[in-house]
Amino acid sequence: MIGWEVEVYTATEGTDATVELCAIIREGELTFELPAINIGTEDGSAVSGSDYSGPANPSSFVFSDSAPFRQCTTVTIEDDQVFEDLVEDFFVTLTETSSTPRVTVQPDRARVTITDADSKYYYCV
Ligand SMILES: [Ca+2]
Ligand SMILES: [Ca+2]
Repeated sequence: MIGWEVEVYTATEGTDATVELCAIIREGELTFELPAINIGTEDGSAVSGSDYSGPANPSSFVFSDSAPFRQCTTVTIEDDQVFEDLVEDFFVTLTETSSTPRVTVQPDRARVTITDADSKYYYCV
């Protein structure tokens, strides 16, 4: 079984802000190379392009008996300079590319929350 190490990640807006998400082999041992697992993003209240930049980098993981059992990717959080009252969120997904899956991917969806860093009064000067 392969999945995200944790299911909720937190990030704060800021210059060069990123969030690192890691997937691990949760149980068992791999004795073969798996097809690539694609990493995707899905908007929640946060929108790709304005609140974060998808896709993740790297955009896939390849697990094998010789590759690290824990692999990480990063998503960039946009410093949007916009006051947002709520904590925003989006999701990062793992999808096995093979048509005949050889491994269970669970959890395959991690939630990233973004804490706003802009003041309500920023534009009132
Ligand atoms: Ca934002
Ligand atoms: Ca903001």
